[in-house]
Amino acid sequence: MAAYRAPYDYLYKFLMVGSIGAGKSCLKNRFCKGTFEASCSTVGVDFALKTFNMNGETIKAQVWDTTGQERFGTITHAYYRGAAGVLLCFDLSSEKHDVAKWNKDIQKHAKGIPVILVGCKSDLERKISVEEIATMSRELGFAYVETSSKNNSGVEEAFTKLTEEKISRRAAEKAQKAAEEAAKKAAKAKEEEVKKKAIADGSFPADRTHLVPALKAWRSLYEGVDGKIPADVAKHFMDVPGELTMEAWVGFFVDMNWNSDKDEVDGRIAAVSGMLGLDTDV
Ligand SMILES: Nc1nc2c(ncn2[C@@H]2O[C@H](COP(=O)(O)OP(=O)(O)O)[C@@H](O)[C@H]2O)c(=O)[nH]1
Ligand SMILES: [Mg+2]
Repeated sequence: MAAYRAPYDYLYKFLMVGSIGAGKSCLKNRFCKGTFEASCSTVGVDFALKTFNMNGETIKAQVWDTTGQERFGTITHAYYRGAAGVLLCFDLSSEKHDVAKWNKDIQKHAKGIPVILVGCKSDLERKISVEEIATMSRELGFAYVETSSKNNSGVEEAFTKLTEEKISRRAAEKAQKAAEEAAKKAAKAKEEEVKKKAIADGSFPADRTHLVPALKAWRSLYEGVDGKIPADVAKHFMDVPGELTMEAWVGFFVDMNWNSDKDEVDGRIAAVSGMLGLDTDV
């Protein structure tokens, strides 16, 4: 049977955010449906889909549009859930814009998410200067695209840029995760080496010196049972059948107590001596 293969490589939820009348719904419709309707009011929660190719990968964009709740100055937290990126839209033909306010909303609900700044209605007379937008884009750290849903200009570019941003983040996140894993592995290997050395020659690091007398007590427990930790006691500690060798016994002790403080270690030794029927003064 052929393995199931999704018809896309990545599904990204993109959000349209911005004040009422900015041009969000028209931009979404232009991108997803290829149409422009002067009145494209939205009823109910709404999203549209568009599949496109990028650097050899098939991206399925799920473009979510607000349904008028932006009228109240904020969008619900749920709207942001699982989002891969935001198109922060404003109207180029209006003197006023609320980009800072909407960015606050975005950062409150989805801190650090990829955002692209979109100046809508570029076919109309511009009321916000290029300089002001450049400053805003630089200060926010968001790339900027101008669109006209009416003339179909810049529309693909807006979504492509946002997708690029998401993809580059994805690669960076993956690289960082790999680096963290490698560092963790290296730290663990180093710790194992230090432990091994400590067992072999007693060279415990300064913050582990309380293990030295405890280790002596642990060895003496072993000697107290004539070099044989009975199988029934051994199975409490290690998943090994039969009796424990001194080497395994000591190795296990160091492993178990490496990050414990003195009281904890003493408590364990007392418990084990009881189990072995020995009276060991730690
Ligand atoms: N000329 C022009 N008008 C636009 C454009 N995009 C949207 N509009 C108009 O601006 C108004 C608000 O657009 P809409 O997409 O509903 O804004 P929303 O509230 O942000 O979803 C509508 O009357 C649209 O016809 C555009 O690119 N050019
Ligand atoms: Mg709308």
